[in-house]
Amino acid sequence: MYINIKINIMKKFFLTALASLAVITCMGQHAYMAGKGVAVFYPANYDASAHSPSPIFERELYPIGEVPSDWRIRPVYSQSDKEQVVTLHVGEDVDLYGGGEVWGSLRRNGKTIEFWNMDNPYYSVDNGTHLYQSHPWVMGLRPDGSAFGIIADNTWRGKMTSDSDVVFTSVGPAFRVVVIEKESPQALMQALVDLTGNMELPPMWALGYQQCRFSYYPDTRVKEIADTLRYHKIPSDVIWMDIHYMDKFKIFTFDPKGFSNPKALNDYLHSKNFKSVYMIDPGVKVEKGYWLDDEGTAKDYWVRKADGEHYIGKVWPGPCHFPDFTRPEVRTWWSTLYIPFMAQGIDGVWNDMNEPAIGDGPEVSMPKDNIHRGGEGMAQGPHLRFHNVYGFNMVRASRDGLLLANPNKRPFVLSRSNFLGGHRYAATWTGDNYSSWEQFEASVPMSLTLGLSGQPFNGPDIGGFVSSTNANLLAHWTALGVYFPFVRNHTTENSVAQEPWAFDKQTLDICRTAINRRYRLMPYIYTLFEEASVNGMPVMRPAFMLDAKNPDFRTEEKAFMLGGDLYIIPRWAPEVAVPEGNWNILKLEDEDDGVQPYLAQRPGSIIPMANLYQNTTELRTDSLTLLVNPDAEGKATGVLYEDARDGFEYRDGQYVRYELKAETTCKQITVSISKMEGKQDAQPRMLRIGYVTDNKVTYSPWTSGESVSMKVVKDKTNTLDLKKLTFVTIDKK
Ligand code: NBV
Repeated sequence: MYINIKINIMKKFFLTALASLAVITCMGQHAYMAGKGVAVFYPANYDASAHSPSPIFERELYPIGEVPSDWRIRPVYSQSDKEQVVTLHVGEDVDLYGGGEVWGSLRRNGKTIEFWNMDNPYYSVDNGTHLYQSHPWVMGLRPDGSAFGIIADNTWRGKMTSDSDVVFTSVGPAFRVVVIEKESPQALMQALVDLTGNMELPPMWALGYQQCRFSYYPDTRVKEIADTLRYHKIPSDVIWMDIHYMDKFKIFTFDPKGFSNPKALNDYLHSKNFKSVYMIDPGVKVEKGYWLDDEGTAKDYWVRKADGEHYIGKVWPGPCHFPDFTRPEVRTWWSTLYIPFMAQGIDGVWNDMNEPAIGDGPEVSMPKDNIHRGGEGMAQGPHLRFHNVYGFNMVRASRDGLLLANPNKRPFVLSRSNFLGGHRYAATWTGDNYSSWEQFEASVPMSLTLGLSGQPFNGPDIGGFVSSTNANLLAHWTALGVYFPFVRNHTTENSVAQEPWAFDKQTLDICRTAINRRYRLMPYIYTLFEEASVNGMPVMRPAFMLDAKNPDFRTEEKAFMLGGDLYIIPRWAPEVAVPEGNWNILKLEDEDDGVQPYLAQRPGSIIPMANLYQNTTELRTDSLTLLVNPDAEGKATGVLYEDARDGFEYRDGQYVRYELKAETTCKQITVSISKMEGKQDAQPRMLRIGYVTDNKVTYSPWTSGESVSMKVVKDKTNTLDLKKLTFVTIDKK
């Protein structure tokens, strides 16, 4: 017995000694400040050729000073024979968020995620700990409302555990870490875009309602869908073409039977004020005589196997080659492919399967020792390094392609896979979710987290993708989904129809009311996108942005903010965190259908709202309602941004941004312009006030001019009281 214990103690001692020998710890080997509140830390054994140029940062970081001695969060680097480890002690009293596209709660304390992009249908593989995208980013809120963010500048396969210690591990070489310290989450978001670049302002049509399925086939069915949307008066802007429009799933081709004249189809859609978005996957069918495969093979543009041969893996068309998007010449080639393609009257592009997802490859992708050749300062490297940025580099080229094809139009690319910083090139959706109540509820924290990770333009498949939806789920999902940044109804092959009219009149009416609301709020939503393109503030924001010091908001993941002025409370969430003050419910319809979420308007805010119209081409802002919920002093402010809705003239100042103010004197409220910016002329228009008080809206008569007044009697201050609202109990089946 005694001998046994002694042997065990010796064994333990021996193992610990061995472990500490294997772990080389180096603190603060090399560090500098790269901006105000932005510190960059390098490991001692940093090899830039394994990491640079970084896909994350818009510009390479450079030193502007030394890291102050009282800097709070510092990495401790260590390594074992298997991986690099970076530990950053952030403290016990912080709430953590971020990590990009993640499945689970909004608050990320105690969570581990993996950075290895994966086709992960309904987030079912590996408990959803790695999905289609990687964002090596975590942010934290301290009790005093100050915020920090940490970026691991690493594309190699890795993991992140977020807790009182944030721990990054990676199977690649040691990497640098950027730590940002700011006074508020808002300032942190601004710092993140200052480093990673802005999302470019999308065309307004991309903010409209979009109808999709896998797949509408043939072209006559597409026209039918467009016509039915108009027939039912469902405002809508986009119809999507999934893979069946292609000739035997070969990219950049059209099925000669079902889509024999794509130009005519797109002309038809345009004549009804619809835009079209077509799917392009990365896999190029291996086929002699298929011009694209012949060209890529002749030019040696494909990803190679370790033995130097072109790699072949199976996707929809069968065996495929995969463009090596790390190579500048391949990206340029890929861009040019869009010139004739877009000339068919195509408006936007959907890049799918770009993790890359490969049916017969290891972990549904390509071998980790495949070779990507890089170029322009990027060293050749294995797939293990470039896997996570395969989609990122693809959409980078796609976006350039759309610009080449239509230099005067804002490109719209939707990508399933991406990486931190990829918001510069594409919007995203949350992949193949499931038509279930659980995944509907989960879509709120998922989209919020993407927004907090620098990707403001995102949303789930409304109604759910895998399996069949039902009337109740579709109604609730559409009713809430219209307040997400990206609004698309999409489902899989062989599922039941899930267009708004697919069930019954009640469901159709609920969906229409919801979509009407989105379109009426478009002037506000477009203004939010413009703000996001400048200051990185998510369009859809967590409740904690209301008051970063209030602990009640830190875990709120059912109700959320649309911009700074609207708090969206789902009808199935009777216990959400409630902000203090004179918030008022915007009652926009006479009848309550019991499904539309409550929209609570912030005291002191003005929200511009349009009259109803059927698509963003028809949106007329010559009549605007200004929804005003005055604060306790009878005052309110708001912003309205307008431009040509597409094109780039806004960059030369061809826009107008109004700052609006409301003041109450002698029981009369007046809204006027306090500031105007931009070269676009202010248009003459009719205005009316929608005075929001006691959970109702009272409208003034329409007036022409630049200010509008109405008599108001505000005798009591209404506070947001959930008990005054009605909620529904959901049958979650
Ligand atoms: O192209 C077909 C689908 C598409 O509808 C979906 O949105 C993508 O996430 N695609 C995946 C490929 C296969 C899905 C079973």
